[in-house]
Amino acid sequence: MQRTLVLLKPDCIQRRLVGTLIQRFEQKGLRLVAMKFLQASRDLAEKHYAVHKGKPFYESLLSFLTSGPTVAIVWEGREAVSVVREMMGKTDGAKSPPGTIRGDYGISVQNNLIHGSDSPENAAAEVSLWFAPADLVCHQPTDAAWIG
Ligand code: D4T
Repeated sequence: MQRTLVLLKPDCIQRRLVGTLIQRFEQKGLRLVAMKFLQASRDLAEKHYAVHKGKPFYESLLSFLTSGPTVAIVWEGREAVSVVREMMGKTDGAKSPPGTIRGDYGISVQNNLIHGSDSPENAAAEVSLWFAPADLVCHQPTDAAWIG
């Protein structure tokens, strides 16, 4: 089983799409491992987006991520990293196909509702950045044998 980090970004909370997006992942068959509601500090946002430091959109991206609350979630499931990335769609909502989260609910590049880890290695690092080990709840849903 693979784990991945999802962030429902500040625009998602402001637009009251939290329940809608969580429902999509639940219905897909991913299982919840951890979830919290917080306003990211500048330090946390810098660490999360360290790979983009120096890019023209970096400062604006940090301002956006720290501008309001975020829901951070760890999902678990078969090929969870790529499953979540496919469900998110492309970075730019305007270029994301219908049926994807950004395609259905977004038209912006920066305010694109959601983050999902882009590799298993980055997922492990991001889960450790946003959560303490004790926050992760291991459990076996009763429908696990049916979900796969
Ligand atoms: P994240 O990392 O948030 O899941 O988004 P993506 O994986 O889809 O896209 P990314 O890492 O390339 O970009 C991170 C973040 O920066 C914003 N962004 C990106 C932006 O504001 N302007 C830009 O030109 C780009 C490329 C959107 C997502």
